[in-house]
Amino acid sequence: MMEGEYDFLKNELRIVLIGLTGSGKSTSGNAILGLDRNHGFTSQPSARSVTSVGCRKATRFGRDILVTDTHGMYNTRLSQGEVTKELIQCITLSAPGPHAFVMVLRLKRFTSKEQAAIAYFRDIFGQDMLKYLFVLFTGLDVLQADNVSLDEFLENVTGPLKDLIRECDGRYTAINNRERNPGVKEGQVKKLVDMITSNVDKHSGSHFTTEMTKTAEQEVRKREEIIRQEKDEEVRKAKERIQKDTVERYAKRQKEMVKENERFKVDSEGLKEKQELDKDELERILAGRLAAYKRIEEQFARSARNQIRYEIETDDSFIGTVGNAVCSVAGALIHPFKNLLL
Ligand SMILES: Nc1nc2c(ncn2[C@@H]2O[C@H](COP(=O)(O)OP(=O)(O)OP(=O)(O)O)[C@@H](O)[C@H]2O)c(=O)[nH]1
Ligand SMILES: [Mg+2]
Repeated sequence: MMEGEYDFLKNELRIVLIGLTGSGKSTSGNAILGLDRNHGFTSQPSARSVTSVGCRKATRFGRDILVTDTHGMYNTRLSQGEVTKELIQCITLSAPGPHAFVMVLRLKRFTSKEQAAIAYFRDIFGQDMLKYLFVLFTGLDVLQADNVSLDEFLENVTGPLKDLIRECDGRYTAINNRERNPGVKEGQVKKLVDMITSNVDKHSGSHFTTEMTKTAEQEVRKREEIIRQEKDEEVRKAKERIQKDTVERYAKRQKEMVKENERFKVDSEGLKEKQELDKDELERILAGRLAAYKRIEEQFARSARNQIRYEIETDDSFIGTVGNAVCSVAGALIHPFKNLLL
């Protein structure tokens, strides 16, 4: 197992969408990823929650973006077990930790339910999650129809929404998912992604973590080790090829250098300089082998992670294993959202 975080995880921007049913999470997730309904999250105009928890990935604005969509945590008809399952899925899909919790709010709708949803996440993830909290207002078209800008609208809001905006330290923006001009829509998405990126920079490049996200990552790594055993032969062969290739290149270059140096024998000063240069080059060949090993590890880990994320979406027994580990460090933190709404 490789120590530390993989490069592909460092380069990834992980976003978790939270918010009540119908607020526009799935539609916004697709906008963020630049995916249409066929390739992205399913979204339907319905009061019934349609999406199950899942993640999608795309490369946007030069970054790998992973969006985790949630839905059932705000569904009062779900059992505590189902709510916990979704929470575990959400934590594990975005392991080793999300870079942003994006609270999706439909403009002009902010009720005690939305307030309870934020309180729920803050209770579970702790006060620190607020540092990674963003508000994405959907339905900008509704304001545009009234000829009101987002800031003008927010100037006049009071109470809990005002508090939320303050808690987010200005990390809010709006999107019109009905926007027909792709350039305009792209601009709205980019604003959110830029905001997330600069917030990550502010936190020295690190994502959000808690004991729960760390435990989830450990469980993912354990699963990765099992997949590795299945693929061990493949990884070993790839490394063997690199080793053989390096040895050949090294020997060939060494032979060439001996020949080249023969020609410099006359000048002893020149010979010294030449030999030092040669040593560097041979070292570079060896270092190249290590870099190639690392690439193989990264490649393996990336494809294992894709497989594991798929298992988290579909395999109840794996979710159960991770769930037990995560709940054991969460203690009483994981409780049913239901009660907050009643
Ligand atoms: N007018 C308008 N409608 C929007 C906007 N964003 C989303 N919608 C619509 O709102 C409805 C619900 O959107 P979804 O993305 O499915 O909402 P959701 O939050 O994923 O809902 P659940 O999966 O049930 O939790 C859909 O009909 C969307 O087309 C927007 O910016 N403006
Ligand atoms: Mg949805």
